[in-house]
Amino acid sequence: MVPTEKPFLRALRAQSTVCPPIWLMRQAGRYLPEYRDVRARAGDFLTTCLTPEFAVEITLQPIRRFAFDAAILFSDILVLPYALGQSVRFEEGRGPVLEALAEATDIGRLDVHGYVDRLAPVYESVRRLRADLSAQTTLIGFAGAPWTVASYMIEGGSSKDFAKAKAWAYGDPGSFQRLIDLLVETTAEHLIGQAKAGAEVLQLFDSWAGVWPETGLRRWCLDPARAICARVRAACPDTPMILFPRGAGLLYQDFAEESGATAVSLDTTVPLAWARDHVQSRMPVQGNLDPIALLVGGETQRAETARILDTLAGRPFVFNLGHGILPQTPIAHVQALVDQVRAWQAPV
Ligand code: 1CP
Repeated sequence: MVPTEKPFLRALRAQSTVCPPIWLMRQAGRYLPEYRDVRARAGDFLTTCLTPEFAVEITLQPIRRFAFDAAILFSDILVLPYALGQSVRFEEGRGPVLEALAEATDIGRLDVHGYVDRLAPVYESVRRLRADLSAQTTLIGFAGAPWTVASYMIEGGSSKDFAKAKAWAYGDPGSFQRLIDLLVETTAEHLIGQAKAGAEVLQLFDSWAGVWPETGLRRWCLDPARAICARVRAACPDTPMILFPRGAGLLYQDFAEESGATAVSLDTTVPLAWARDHVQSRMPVQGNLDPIALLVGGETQRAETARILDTLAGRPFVFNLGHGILPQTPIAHVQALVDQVRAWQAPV
């Protein structure tokens, strides 16, 4: 393996870093005025994601401001259902709206042949970004995990209880498995496409893993994650994979042991000492400041950040939030966070 000086890649390979690398989930977004400016002239959200000129500019905005160790491609997990031919749009103030899959026969209408062509602008953005980023900054590509993406495809948008998607899985596991298998295959291809275009790390977001009991969490989240990691690793053996099984609780340990991922991203609720002893003992971890602590700022933010650093920064670790940054977050709080993490020193 070629030696690297990029701190984020070093941490994912369990090599030492001066201080923990830092990036934030949803670091490109509405809390930045320059993001709101581009969105105002770019048109609808999916067009913004699928126009390399806009996607590249938005990806670079938080890097210019904060010099984060990683840039995450500006795109969305729902570009995949869109590329599979499902109607997807984003409504101001409401979020994503999809033409919901209502029954098993709807799965057969998804276009599993043309989707890679429809995602071509994403790979073009990745190529341009790799050419633009500095030698210190790592480029992350990503996708939604099958369960989380399936939940939007079946619910037709965001959901509070995931009743339709879970009822489908319990009531007709055979056809639900077909949808998950289709998403395993196409998600792996989408990730491999990003890696081949120049993404150096891949993250799989299973934002709604935590709504399942153990049986569902294993079958609909862990098994698909393992299948995706195996496919990506076969095609791109040197590309680290980060899993974010948000809400997996004690099963974070099983994700670390059984998924084949390089690292896991801890959600805000995971106790730090437990994560150190049961997860970080096996692989690098990323996380997990409460986005609300960053919103509040001041001493709350400082103390919560210190608690995370004190417990996890001595071993392979990437500082991040436990979920995405909120649009109302003051920019000064983000800068204070970066300064505190960069000032960290190993205890002597
Ligand atoms: O301009 C706007 O108001 C749109 C807001 C927005 C943004 C900035 C959406 C709509 N998506 C994104 C970008 C995005 N989405 C990124 C870009 C890179 C970055 O992190 O900076 C990433 C990685 C995502 C991933 C994503 N999209 C997830 C997984 C991570 C998470 O936060 O849980 C999910 C669940 C989505 C779906 C989605 N996209 C957008 C909305 C409003 C939603 C629904 C969220 C929900 O149901 O609560």
